[in-house]
Amino acid sequence: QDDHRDLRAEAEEFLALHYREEQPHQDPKPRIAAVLEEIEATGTYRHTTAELAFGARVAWRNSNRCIGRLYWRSLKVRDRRHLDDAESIAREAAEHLREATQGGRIRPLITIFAPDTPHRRGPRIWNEQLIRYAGYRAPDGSIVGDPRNTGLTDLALRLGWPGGPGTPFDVLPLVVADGDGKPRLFELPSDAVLEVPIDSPDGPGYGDLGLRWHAVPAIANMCLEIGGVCYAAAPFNGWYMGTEIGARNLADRDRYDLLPRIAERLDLDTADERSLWRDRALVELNRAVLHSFDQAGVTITDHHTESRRFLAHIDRENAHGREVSADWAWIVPPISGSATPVFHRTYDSTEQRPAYVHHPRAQS
Ligand code: HEM
Ligand code: NRG
Repeated sequence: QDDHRDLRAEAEEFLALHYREEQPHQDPKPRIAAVLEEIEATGTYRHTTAELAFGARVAWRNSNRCIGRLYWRSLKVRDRRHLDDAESIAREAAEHLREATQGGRIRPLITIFAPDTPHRRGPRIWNEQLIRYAGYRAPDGSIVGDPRNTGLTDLALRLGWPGGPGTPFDVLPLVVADGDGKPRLFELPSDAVLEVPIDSPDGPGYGDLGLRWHAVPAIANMCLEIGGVCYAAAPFNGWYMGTEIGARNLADRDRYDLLPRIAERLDLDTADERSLWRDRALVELNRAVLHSFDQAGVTITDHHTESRRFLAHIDRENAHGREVSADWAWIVPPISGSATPVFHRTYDSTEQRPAYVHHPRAQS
C-alpha cells in the first residue's frame, strides 16, 4: 500500500508550493486530496496546465548551474503531453526550434511531451541538444566536427544515417525513442536550424576558417521533474552566453581546439607560454562570437552583462523571501572570471525541486 509514498510526498510538497506562490489566499487541501486519490487509483497523476507551467518555470529558477535565471518567469511552455510517438516528437521539436528562434529574436521556450507513467515509459530524445554537430571519427584517429558528439554520430550512422556532407559543422539527425525504447532517426528540416557564421570584427578576419555556430542552445536530454512526475522528453532553450561558444565549444582542446589557429592569424608567439597567446586568442575569439551574432541579429549575451543580471536576480529573489542556490564552478564564466562580480562571493548549493535533472535512465 506504501508503493507511492515518495510520489505522494513530492506531489504534496509541489502542490503546496504552487498554492503558496500563486494562490496564497486559497486552500490547497482540496487539490491535494484529489491528487492523492488519483495516485491511489492510477499510480500517477496529471498536472493542470497552470501547475505544469509553474513547475517548468520554477525548475529553471532552481537550476544552480544557470547564470541566466533572471527571466525565469518569462519561460513559455508548449504543453504537448498528449504526444508520445517518435514521429510527433521529431515534428514538434522542429516546430519548437522555429518558435524559439523567431528569425534571431530568441525566446526561452520549453516543449513538454508525455511523462513516464507506471504503465508506459514516456518518450526520450537521445541527442543532448536538439541541434548538435556531428563528430566523425577517421580511421587515423582524427575527428572531423565536434569531438563531443562522436558517440551519437556513431550511433546515428549505425542506425542508417547516411552521414552529412562531411563538414566540421554537419547538423546531426534527431534520435528519438518512444515508449518501446527503440531509437529512430529524423533529419531536422533546415528551416528549423538558424546558424551564424563566425568572423572577426576587425582586419583580415577568419572567413577562411569556415567557423559557424547554431543560434539556439536547446537541451533535450534532461528530465523535468515536477512533484514526483518525470518528464524525460522536455527540450528547453534560452539564448547563448558568448563564452559558451567562444571560450568552450570552439576553444577547448577536446572540442574544436581553435586557439592555435586563431593565434596564428594574430601572429602571436605560440612557442612562448608567457606571451599569453592562448589568453589573447581566447579574447579575440570571444569578440568574434559576440560580433558575429550581433551582425546576424541573433540574441546573445556577454558574461559581464549576464553576471550583473545574475546578482540582480539574487536581489530580486531575496526581496520575495527566497534564497538563490548556485554552483560557483558553473556560474563563474570560463574567461575573465575575476573581472565579473559573480566571482567575488560564495553561494549555497542546496538543490531544490522542481528541477531539470540528468537522469541515469534519461537515455536509452
Ligand atoms: C546552464 C545561460 C536559459 C536551464 C547554463 C549555463 C549558462 C546558461 C551559461 C552554463 C552552461 C555550461 O557551462 O555548459 C543561460 C542563458 C539563458 C538561459 C544566457 C537565456 C535565457 C535557460 C533556460 C533554462 C535553463 C530557459 C530552462 C528552462 C539551465 C540548466 C543548466 C543551465 C538546467 C545546466 C545544464 C547542465 O547541467 O548541463 N545556462 N541559460 N537555462 N541552464 Fe541556463
Ligand atoms: N554550454 C552548452 C549549452 C548549455 C546551456 N546553456 C544555455 N542554455 N544558454 C553549449 O551548447 O554551449 N539555455 O537554455 O539557454
